[in-house]
Amino acid sequence: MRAFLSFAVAALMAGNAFAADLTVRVTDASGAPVENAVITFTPAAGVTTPIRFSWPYQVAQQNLQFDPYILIVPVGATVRFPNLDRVRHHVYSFSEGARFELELFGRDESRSHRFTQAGVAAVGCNIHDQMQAYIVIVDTPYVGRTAATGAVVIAGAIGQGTLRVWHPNLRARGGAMTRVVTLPASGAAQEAFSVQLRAGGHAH
Ligand SMILES: [Cu+2]
Repeated sequence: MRAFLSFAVAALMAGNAFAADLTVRVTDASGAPVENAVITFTPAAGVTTPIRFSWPYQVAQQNLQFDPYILIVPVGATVRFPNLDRVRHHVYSFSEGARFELELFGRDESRSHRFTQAGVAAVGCNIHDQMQAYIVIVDTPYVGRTAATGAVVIAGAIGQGTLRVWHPNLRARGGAMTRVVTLPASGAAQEAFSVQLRAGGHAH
């Protein structure tokens, strides 16, 4: 009995280790890979565990640019905005549910803002028009950003839920498209989105 139980536990653990890795590929109308698309999977059963990511919740200003261009944070996160430039910046967002304004602040100074709703904050600088960044505020741990290959792997997503693709230049309401999917409890899953992008946009 004991031998059987430890076998069962080992099998469960092995199953867990290989639990669904979801690969999502995003291409544009011409079939070219789309970088900087944010993919989220929201389980129909909901998310009860606290959401934490390993990267810093920070958008720095350096060389008259925001870094990173796209930051993903959980709802409730406080994001820091350190200024590493010699000049002053005046960082703001007019996005619904994520409005904020950090008045002129100088080198080595930092301000912060807490984001309390899921959504996207389009971030700009009042002084430098070319500065642009996006903060994607999510209420699911299953999230990732596509690389230059147009692909992203999201670990541990299983069961029924909503798959969503967002991109700053996506031609759709709210810049996003959604699809209901049922992901297997183990093994690899693949999904693909073909999206229409607005011409121009940011160089990233
Ligand atoms: Cu600026």
